[in-house]
This record gives sequence, C-alpha cells and structure tokens, in this order.
Amino acid sequence: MKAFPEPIYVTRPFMPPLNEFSAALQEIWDNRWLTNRGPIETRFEKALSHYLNAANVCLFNNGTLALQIALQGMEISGEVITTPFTFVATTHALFWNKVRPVFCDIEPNYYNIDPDRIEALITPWTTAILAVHVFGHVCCLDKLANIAKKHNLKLIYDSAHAFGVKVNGKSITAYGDLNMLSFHATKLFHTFEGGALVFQENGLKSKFNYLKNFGFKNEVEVVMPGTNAKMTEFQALMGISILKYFDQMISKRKKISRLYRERLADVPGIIFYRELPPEVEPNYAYVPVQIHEVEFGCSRDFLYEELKKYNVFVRRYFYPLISEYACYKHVSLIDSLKNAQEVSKRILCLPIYSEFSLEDVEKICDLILYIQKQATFNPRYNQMRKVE
Ligand code: T4K
Repeated sequence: MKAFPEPIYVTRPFMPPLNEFSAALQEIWDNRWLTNRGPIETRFEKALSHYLNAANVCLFNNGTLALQIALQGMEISGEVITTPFTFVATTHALFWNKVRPVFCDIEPNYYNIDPDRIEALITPWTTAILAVHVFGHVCCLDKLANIAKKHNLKLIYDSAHAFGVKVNGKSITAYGDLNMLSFHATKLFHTFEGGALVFQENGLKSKFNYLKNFGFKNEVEVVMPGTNAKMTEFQALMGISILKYFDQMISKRKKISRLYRERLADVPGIIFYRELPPEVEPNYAYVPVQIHEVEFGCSRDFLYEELKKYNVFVRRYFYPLISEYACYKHVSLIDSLKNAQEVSKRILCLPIYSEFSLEDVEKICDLILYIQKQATFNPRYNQMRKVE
C-alpha cells in the first residue's frame, strides 16, 4: 500500500472561500473596532441565538474559559460529579474554580457519563453534575435531568463536541441548566478559537458579561473580579462566515461517517458506537471506533503507529483518562471507572472533515484492513506484544 502524498489528520478546519472572508474583513478595517463588544460580535451572538433558538447566548474567546466562567458565575462549589472520558479542559475548569471532581464511570454504548452510577457518588458537598456529550453523542438527558432535580443539583453540559446536534427537533443546548460550546479550530464549527455559553436563567447573562470583561460594569465600576475572555471581531466574523455553510458541512460528514460504518462495522474487532436513537439528529463530529486486539489481530496502539507510516495521523481521544494524568492522580476514586478504562485503551478517532473525499475514506479503510492482515507476520507487532 502507498502512503498518502500529504498528511491526513484526524480533522482539518473548514475554511470559508477566501474571497468571501477577505471581502467581509473590510468592515473591520472600516470600523477599526477589533474587540470589546464590537458590532460583529453582537451580530454573531444574535445569529447564534436564532440558529439555536436560544434566548441566552454569551460568546467567549475559547470554550475552556467559557466553562470556567460558567462554573464561577453559577457559584458551583464543593464537589461536582463528572466524566473522566473527555478532553482535560472539562476537569481543569473545575480545578480553576477550586471544585473537587468526582469521577463517574461511563456507559459503554456512547461513552457518556453513566446516570445509573451517579446517585451513589452524591454527598452533602455535591453541587452539580458536569456531563459531556462526548463525540457529540447525546447523554441520557431525561435520567440526568431527573437526578439533578431530585437532588437539587445544577446540570451543566460540556457540549464542546455537540454544536448542531438536535434532539426531538430542538438544539442540544435546550437541555440542562447550561451548555458550553467550543468553537476551536478542530471543531466542525469554529471561530479559529472561541466558545459560547447557552443557558436557561436570564439573570446569568450580565454576570457572564462582567466576568469575561474584567468585571467592568462601566468605566468606573468593577463589580466582580473578572478575567479577560472576550471574543474578537475576527473570531465573530469567522463564525458568521461559516454558519451559512454549516448544514452543507453536516450532510457531507454524514456521507463520510456512513461510509466508514459500511466498510468497517462488520470487521471483527472493530466496534462502532451504537447507532444513535431516532430522536437524535447528529453532527457527525468524530468517527470513534474501538479496536479489540484479540479479535482484530493487532492492538489499537500498533494500528495507530502503523498508520503514521502511511501519513495518516489518527488520534486516541481520550487516552489516557483524565484521572490518570499526573495532575489528577491524587483525586481519590470512588467509582471503579472500569468502562472508561476499557474504552480509553481501545478508542481511535478516524479522520473526518468536510472537505475529506469519499475516495480517501475508502483508502483509509483499505489501509486499516491491510495493516490488520500484515500484523500477524509483522515482527515489530510481535515484539510490542512481548514487551506488553
Ligand atoms: N471540552 C471538551 C470535551 C473538548 O473537547 C474541548 C476541546 C474543550 C472542552 C475545550 O474547548 P476549547 O478551549 O479548546 O475551545 C484538540 C483541541 O485543541 C481542543 O480544542 C479539543 N477539545 C480537543 C478534542 O482536540 P489536540 O491537542 O488534539 O489538538 P491538535 O492541535 O493536536 O489538533 C488535532 C489535529 O487537528 C491536528 O493533528 C491537525 C488538525 N489541525 C489542528 C489545528 C489546531 C488543523 O488542521 N488545523 C489547526 O489549526 O486538542
């Protein structure tokens, strides 16, 4: 098999046509207004509110700071029950608010927090559940809402992966007390860097606006110790420019995602997540598969390394688990995290992005099957097995 002539990454950002974007930049040049609540940010916020059908949207310069500010603004304290199978920023946002993360295991179908294990972890110090719609797979919304209500906990969703996902015709951001969205370059919808909070309680809006702008109420009043987490006009412009292509992007990604499933779902040892329920309209943000070494014929890590030789750079999102990172190893574990550990050892995210051709998807699938065939006879693989 031949290597790809150019590197194939797990994702590439969607770029709007350059002539369109550069023409739109004229407005920023004319305004000479670059940040601090410019007109384009205001326009983007309105456009998003409309797209998400949400009354309360607040923009930020990235998702991590958005989540940190959300926790601070909502006065979350003590302990928060969360998943270890996510990007490390989810837990960092708790840490920066001096809140103790209590890791709860995930369910094996979609890799989200297992609602049936949450109640056993609730203590008098628990103030919230911080769940993640990992890979854009929807959490058990009803179960989580019931637990939160029963125990008077805030229900916060890290929806960094879930922009564009709908449930029963409503945006995913309509569920829970608050949702954080990430618009990082690696997300299917991006603003270079960026993020947003979408929330139900009207009163939080001014608090979030203060917190992201040093706490300024006006020129002479600082009403709380805020930080700087403002979105720039350039970021907002990128958001507006991409929003109009978003539906097209999703339908392209759907084809890519389907093709991977068609080609690989029946291969022994390659496990796809369970098909999403009919009430969910997915965004096809990621193509996560699990590689089961015995049935597949080689390990996830061997496949990951071999693919690199063919110029294919897939990612092991999310390995290691957050609870295994040096900075969180001290967090005592109450739950066993057995599923999370298993999934983390086997997960591999395959390349998907809007401009990725179906021919290249076919080639990646052929390559995976080729590496599988070669593995048994490959001395490097046998060496790796001995070391393990
Ligand atoms: N919560 C969750 C569940 C999240 O997944 C994230 C972010 C957050 C919270 C925090 O949101 P932000 O503060 O980021 O808004 C990437 C992203 O940096 C991170 O945003 C994302 N999650 C995470 C899942 O993935 P890395 O370390 O894998 O990124 P990197 O730079 O290795 O990029 C991956 C691939 O993407 C590259 O191999 C090539 C391609 N790429 C990347 C960039 C930045 C491009 O083609 N162009 C680019 O500009 O973390």
